[in-house]
Amino acid sequence: YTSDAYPNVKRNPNFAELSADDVAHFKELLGSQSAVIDGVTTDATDDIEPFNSDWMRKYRGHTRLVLKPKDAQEVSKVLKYCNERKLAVVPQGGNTGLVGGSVPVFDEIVINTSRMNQIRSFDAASGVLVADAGVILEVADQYLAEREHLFPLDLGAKGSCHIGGNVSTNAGGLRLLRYGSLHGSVLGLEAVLPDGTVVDALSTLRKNNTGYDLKQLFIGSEGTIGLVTAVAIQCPPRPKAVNVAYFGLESFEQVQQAYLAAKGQLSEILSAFELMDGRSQKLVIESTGNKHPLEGEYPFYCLVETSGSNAEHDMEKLESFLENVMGEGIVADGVLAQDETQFQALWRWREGITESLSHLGGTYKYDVSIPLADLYQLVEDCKARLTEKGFVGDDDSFPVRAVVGYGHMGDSNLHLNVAVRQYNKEVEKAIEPWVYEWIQKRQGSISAEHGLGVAKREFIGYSQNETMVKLMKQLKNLYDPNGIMNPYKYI
Ligand code: FAD
Ligand code: S2G
Ligand code: ZN
Repeated sequence: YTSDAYPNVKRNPNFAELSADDVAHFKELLGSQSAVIDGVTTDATDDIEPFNSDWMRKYRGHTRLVLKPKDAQEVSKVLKYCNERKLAVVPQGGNTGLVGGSVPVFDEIVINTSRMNQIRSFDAASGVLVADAGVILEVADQYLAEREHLFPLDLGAKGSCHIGGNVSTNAGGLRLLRYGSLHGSVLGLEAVLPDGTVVDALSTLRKNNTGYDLKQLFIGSEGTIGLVTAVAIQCPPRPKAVNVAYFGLESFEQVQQAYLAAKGQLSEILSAFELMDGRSQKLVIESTGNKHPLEGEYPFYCLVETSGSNAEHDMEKLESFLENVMGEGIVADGVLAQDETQFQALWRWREGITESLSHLGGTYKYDVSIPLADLYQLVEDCKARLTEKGFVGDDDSFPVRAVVGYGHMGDSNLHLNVAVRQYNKEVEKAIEPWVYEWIQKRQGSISAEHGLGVAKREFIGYSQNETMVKLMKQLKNLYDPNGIMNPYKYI
């Protein structure tokens, strides 16, 4: 076995190969037919394929068995058996992860959370929701909307990602600026360790200072120490008035000024501030054919969202903010959503970028945290480097089709994306490790919100020192001594 994603990664010989007896055992254990996709004793290649390849079609594993347990007790029995048999596993939610963490590298068993999809409880007084890990983010948010509450996370993959996957990647998304990170909003979780131990940390208390806060270890652990089976999360009241403005700017300097003005003038009602460069918006025009909301073309665009309790008050605030930034010459042109349809349409100019990129072939994605003043410089430097190396040009003969930058300005999180006709080792080597060195020089993070997975498995050292990596490995060995949890990834 060698993995096509990483030729120098070899399958761990200590891991057992699946047998017909193992499959019979899992079928017995999980009962229902729909819980086991068996590619060991039957040819289930087609059914298994979607579980073997990631959302970007960049990473492909070779699992022959997909298990879909329905609760923590079943997960406990499955993991205990896998641990004793030294069968490696990959926890998988909605499989929308972008770093190859949710698919096997070799023949690891996929444990998919889609059958753990019950909402357990919601308490209107505290706003705390308790739900199974396999509840789809959008389903959880719709459930909350009917109860005038909001899931404190929103991202383009909401229609497919699971809240267990969101917790396991510590997803950031479009509203972290307002509702904070999952490290703050997750009050408790239930998880299962590879030896079958059920970690019941499903506290719904806002405050609970009784010893180490162990749930935090699972938030962002990417399936490497245990499988999250349920989440308790603090949900804010759903804002009565949400609005959005979309505007064009002539320079990144002005983008920074607009962001400062938004923080100062919109303050408590500001709920998102997103950056999109001109090239990223051109891609959305090309792939959707939609008419761009502004007449002129600008090198930068921003999307500013407000969420509050009083529509007129908020509209007034947003209108005077727009007048101010346009009057000051910070913003060249702008438009305010007048109704729900326009609100959704304006958001699609930001949320549609990932999809538009995926139509170009392959994408090298760099989800990084850098000091705000340097945020866009990385895109300029990357484009200059690839042009100098002859990979970028203005006709289709060049391998690189677009170098774009967009992201969560309010979190100082840039998404640098290099779109290529097809994945190309030469282009990859021109970017990596140069991009990680660039980030390290500015004490940034090589992964702001997507995690490390397999994509950044060799680069953790650019953002974590040796002591930190050693402490992480000690924890990994404590909870997963046989290393069966999501092996061959970053730890
Ligand atoms: P998967 O992809 O199935 O798994 C992700 C990782 O978590 C894997 O390592 C997997 O092993 C592990 N895992 C999954 N479930 C569990 C579990 N129950 N227990 C233990 N480990 C588990 N991400 C952002 O942060 N911000 C964004 O704005 C954003 N926008 C996106 C837009 C699009 C269009 C797409 C396709 C993706 C986007 N993502 C974004 C990335 C992705 O959606 C998130 O990482 C999301 O949290 C993954 O959830 P999932 O259920 O799909 O997890
Ligand atoms: C976003 C999605 C992934 C990407 O759109 O905020 O997190 O890099 C990203 O396109
Ligand atoms: Zn993002």
